Amino acid sequence: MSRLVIVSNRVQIPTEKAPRAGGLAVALGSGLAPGTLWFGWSGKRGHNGRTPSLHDAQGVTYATIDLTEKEYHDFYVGFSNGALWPLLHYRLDYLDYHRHQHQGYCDVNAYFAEALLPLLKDDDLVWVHDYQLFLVGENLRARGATQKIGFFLHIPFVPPEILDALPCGLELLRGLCAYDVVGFHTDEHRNAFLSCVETFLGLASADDGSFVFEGRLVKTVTAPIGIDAEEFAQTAVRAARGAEVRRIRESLFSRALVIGADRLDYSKGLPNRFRAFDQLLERFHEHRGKVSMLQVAARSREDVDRYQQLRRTLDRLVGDINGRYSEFDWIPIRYMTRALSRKSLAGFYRVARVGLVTPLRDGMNLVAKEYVAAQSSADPGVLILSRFAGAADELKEALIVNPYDADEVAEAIDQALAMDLGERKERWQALRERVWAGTPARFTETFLSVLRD
Ligand code: GDG
Repeated sequence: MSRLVIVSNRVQIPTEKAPRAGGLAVALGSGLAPGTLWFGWSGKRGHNGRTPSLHDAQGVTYATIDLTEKEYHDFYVGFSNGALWPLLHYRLDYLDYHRHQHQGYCDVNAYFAEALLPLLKDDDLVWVHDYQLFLVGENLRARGATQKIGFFLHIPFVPPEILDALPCGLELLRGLCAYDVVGFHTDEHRNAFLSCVETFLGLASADDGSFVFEGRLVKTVTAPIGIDAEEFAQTAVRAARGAEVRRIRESLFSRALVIGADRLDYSKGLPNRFRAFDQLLERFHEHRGKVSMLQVAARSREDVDRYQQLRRTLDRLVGDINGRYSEFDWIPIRYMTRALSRKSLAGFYRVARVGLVTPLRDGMNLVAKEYVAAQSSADPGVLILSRFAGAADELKEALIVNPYDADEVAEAIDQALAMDLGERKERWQALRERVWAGTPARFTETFLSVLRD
């Protein structure tokens, strides 16, 4: 068996206190066989030398490198999160491109490849993750790497008309073609990539989504990421017996709870979601005083201006809505920008009658799957899901909405709150099957089986 080498922007070494933090680490979870090497940025900024530090934890070797302050700002804050993230979420109005930041991105991708190369063995399978590292494969190849190298994109890919707006779009596209396999959560993202390959490189793809670039075969694969649903369900059951769930129940006085949990990010559609809740209270008076929304919006990427602006917008919007509808003993929206513990989150999902997951664009969205996993079979809640989340491809029995239409989302919340137990159970059973089937192991196996071939 070949050794697996995972390359991702951030590497978080698990400790006793924090066993597995971070979306990617949780998602890959059980997929990590003993002996795996995980390479990436330590999260530290400074000049601590350019050779990787090695740590062994739970059978996995973690190799981390540091970034300088300038690299952090140009590569990570600037190009990755100020240009690529908005572009790949269809937000050209937020695209903030600077040539020097793009250069920083190229330099850091080269630095990743240079630092990783001496650690590689001949028959390693190398798996690079996400938009910060588009060019690592190309850089490894240029330095003589002959291993199989795959890439997985956790966020959407965009059609040619959108990619075209990025001055270095073609360069990134060519970079992706240096991989043996390029993976996406959904066919839509994969087809957008193939459409860019055809438009900009003039290369047609075969029926299986492969094409030949500069004499090499490049395969594509659709591999939807999943969660360890059983583990999450058990966490929710345990949490439901704990003090925090008791406190939230007591605070609700039998009112229904609508829950949202997202990183504080403009892709998640939080202003639209609050406006939809506003519409619910405006149009359906019977819910006033009878339903509470809890929005957990853990602060994220605070060094990027757009995220600070979003936070101010949300502060105002929540204040406005709460000011208009609150009673002295009821507030419509409970809003927190601190992260909850995973356990409390699981418990709160279980209490919530409605899970409101309405991103404007999302690669997959794991919250949707976690909400399903946390429900009780006897009295399950209803998932409302944006059709622009990758998860909508699989979770068809949710109430699927267009998040740009506040009226439609308000009507879906009303429908969810009124839904009888029979229909809730029926929808949830179908969703449950899908969520339980999509294990992290299935995700890694789907991708790696194509890379291994
Ligand atoms: C990217 C793509 C894709 C949220 N608030 C708290 C908290 N969370 C956890 C959730 C979930 C994770 O963070 C968020 O994952 P998502 O998938 O929803 O979104 P992104 O962070 O944008 O992830 C996305 C994913 O990569 C994987 O490929 O699905 O489309 O954008 O697990 O539960 N966790 C805790 N406290 C919180 O307050 N502990």
